[in-house]
Amino acid sequence: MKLYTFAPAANALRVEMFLREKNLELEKVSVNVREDELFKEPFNSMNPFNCVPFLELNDGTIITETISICRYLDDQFESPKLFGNDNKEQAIIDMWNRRIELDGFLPLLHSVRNKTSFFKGKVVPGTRTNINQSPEIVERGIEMYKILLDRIDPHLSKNKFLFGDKFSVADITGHFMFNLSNILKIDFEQNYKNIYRWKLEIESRPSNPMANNI
Ligand SMILES: N[C@@H](CCC(=O)N[C@@H](CS)C(=O)NCC(=O)O)C(=O)O
Repeated sequence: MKLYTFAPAANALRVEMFLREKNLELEKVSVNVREDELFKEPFNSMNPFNCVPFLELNDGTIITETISICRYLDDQFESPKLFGNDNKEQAIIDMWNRRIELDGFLPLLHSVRNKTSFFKGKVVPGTRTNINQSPEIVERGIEMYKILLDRIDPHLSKNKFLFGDKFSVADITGHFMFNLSNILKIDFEQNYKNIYRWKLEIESRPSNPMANNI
């Protein structure tokens, strides 16, 4: 199987961190997102959503979506199981991952895409359009993120990671939510001490691709 990726891209790095946590090495093909290679063949036909990462299986099947790729790899390869070991663990980890991705990562991703000039003409991932950047979307993303922080800080006062003592894919999603929060320069260290402790905990892991300057 082959992973189509681009080292600086956030979602590509999510899969990279996941691979490192699982001690997996995959054959990789770098697709230069910044030079619009995703809109050229063969990549455009392989993934009409024009985004990295995507995974090509040996039978030619293409799997897109970061979490779907990680879930497939978790099922295919042994421990550690970052999506949980049994049905109950899987449901709880999925719940946390969805909370972080839907209420934090995605709102902040849209804030960043609507704020930084780098994303002009690219406000929707995998598109080149003339949709305007919107300051309202920037603000709304940050408001949604703060609601999430209010909700998860008490949980993290009692739990090392989102799923108790076990590091999971939900923590990887959290790590990349914080990277977006850093880009937006959102300072939460004082108000959310438990979340800040969790953030540092994830950052210090050897699998952190940012720590190794990728
Ligand atoms: N929903 C997709 C989103 C993937 C995505 O947004 N990838 C970005 C890089 S982080 C991309 O390839 N963007 C290409 C572009 O906007 O031109 C996933 O979860 O994998």
